[in-house]
Amino acid sequence: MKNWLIAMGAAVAASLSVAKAEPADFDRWLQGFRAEASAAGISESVLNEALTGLSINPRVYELNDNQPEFSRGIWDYLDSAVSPTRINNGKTNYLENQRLFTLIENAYGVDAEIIAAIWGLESSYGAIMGDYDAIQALATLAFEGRRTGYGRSQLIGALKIIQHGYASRDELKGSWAGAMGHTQFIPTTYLSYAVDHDGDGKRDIWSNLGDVFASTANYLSVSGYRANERWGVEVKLPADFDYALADSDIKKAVVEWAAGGVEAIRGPNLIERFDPNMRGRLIIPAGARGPAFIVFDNFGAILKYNRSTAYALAVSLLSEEIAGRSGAVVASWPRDDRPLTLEERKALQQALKDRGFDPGPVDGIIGAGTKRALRAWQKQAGLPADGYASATVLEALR
Ligand SMILES: [Ca+2]
Repeated sequence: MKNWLIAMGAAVAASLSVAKAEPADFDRWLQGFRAEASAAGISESVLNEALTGLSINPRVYELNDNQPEFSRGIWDYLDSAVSPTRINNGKTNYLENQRLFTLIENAYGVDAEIIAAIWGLESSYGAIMGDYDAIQALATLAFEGRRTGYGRSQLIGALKIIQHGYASRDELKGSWAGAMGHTQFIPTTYLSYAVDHDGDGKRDIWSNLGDVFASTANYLSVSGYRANERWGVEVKLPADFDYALADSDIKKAVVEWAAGGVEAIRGPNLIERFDPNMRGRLIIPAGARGPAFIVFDNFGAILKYNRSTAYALAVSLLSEEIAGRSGAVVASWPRDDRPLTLEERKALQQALKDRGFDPGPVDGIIGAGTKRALRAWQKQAGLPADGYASATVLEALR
């Protein structure tokens, strides 16, 4: 939904300083946008209703311009995302809506506890949905700054929602970035996946929980979620584990992971717990010193909702708790380490380059190329080759 909100720390673009916009510039822009929207099939009456007298929202302007300098460790994010309060509220809200959840779980083949966990993370179970006028917020993003393309397409999406009669102009409330309702759908996601569960003609993701849960389940189902396949499990790795296997491109059957000495960190063995032929990836979100997980296609479906490993892990762990299982991570996170700032990520890439390992462009984005170079250096240095960029690794490189 809001990929770049959470992923921002991982792939930070250079910070732009945006010049103060003049109201006249916005009005001129709006005229041009009206022509574009009209060409996209939006009627004159909807354009008049939605855009007449529209102004920039200065707060959205400011938030859009703001880039956090430091990224948090995944453990800090998980501490607040899967806090005792969110777990308890999740259990309460789940029980209160159990009949509806069961109905929707059966209809869409998506585990109810996953829907509930997404609800909990996106809006704290409906408590914080955002009160920005989505049309104004999206127009502000579309006008100027670093998300103009996103803003334009989502603004046209929002106008289509009004035109179809799925929701009224005034009902389109959301976050400053235009994510709306209990599970924070952006307009284009809403248009493609929102569902009218109760059949009243509205896809009401703001106040009808049936529509909310069905829309979320529908989106997950279309993204490949399958009931009872589970998201994954925390595992322990053998002492001589080859960390090159913790790669987003490497998928293996459960039975193969088990044969390589990978086991569930608690409870039944992998092959007793899952279909031995089910394929999964191994992830180490904080490198070799942190916890490891095998994740399956359902985890991938959650990632389509929000392309952040931290987010998908938070949903998964919270869902365990809501379902009455333990979502506690057994291994410890490397809390003494910390993720790198943009400048430090560039310094790491430069250091790799200086030592003859090619990380690709020195842009501060830790992609596949940088990870590969880092692994090659780690291997040569006799360190666990996890390709995980952290303050400790940068220090060692220097
Ligand atoms: Ca409805």
